[in-house]
Amino acid sequence: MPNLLDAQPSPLPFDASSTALLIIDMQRDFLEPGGFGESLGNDVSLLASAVPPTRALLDVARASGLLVVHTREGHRPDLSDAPPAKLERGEPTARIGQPGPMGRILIRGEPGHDIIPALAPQDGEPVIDKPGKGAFYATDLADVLAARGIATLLVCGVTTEVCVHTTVREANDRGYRCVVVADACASYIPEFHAAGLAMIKAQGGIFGWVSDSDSVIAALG
Ligand code: TIU
Repeated sequence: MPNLLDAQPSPLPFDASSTALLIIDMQRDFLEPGGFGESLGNDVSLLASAVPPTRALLDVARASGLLVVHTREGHRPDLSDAPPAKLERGEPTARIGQPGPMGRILIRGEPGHDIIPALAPQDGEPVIDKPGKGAFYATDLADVLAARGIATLLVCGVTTEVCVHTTVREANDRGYRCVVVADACASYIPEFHAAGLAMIKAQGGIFGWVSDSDSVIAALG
């Protein structure tokens, strides 16, 4: 275990060869006006703080040879993978599948579904399209991670208490050591961001560890 990460509730030894950077849903639909996030009544500018730290993580992960995995939340154009209980929520004119300034809201293949240009995936980096909040539900993420022998996940993205949290809870039950990189996550509801991070590391790290981008960069440097 050549690397040691400064994290809470305790320092975490990790091996870069069995560690992946998992970037959750840094999509135009959540970070830019006119997408799904705004349709839910949110101020999407609150997520911008996560972009520079995530970019810094992406650079160090690529330079260190870590597996980088991107996820995107979204649905098939025919909505066959979207449960009615998810579709029927929100303003009727701004629901999933309705037209918006970035194309149909939260639909695969539409401009709003893309990852923001600043964090665009490179060739060879898996992109996991997921219909739910968790990245393991109805996806092949577990197979992608198993094929590379991944044991530790550095998790960032949006939003902290929704898709990041659901994914970390799923990953924790599957046996991964999960580190949530605090400044590379964000929420539309700042107090939920803070509470979400606190929940991860409470009770001796009940779901995993919390660290920050500078510490990850120092550990990999
Ligand atoms: N609404 C909200 O905070 N989040 C989501 O709907 N999806 C993700 O977190 N990606």
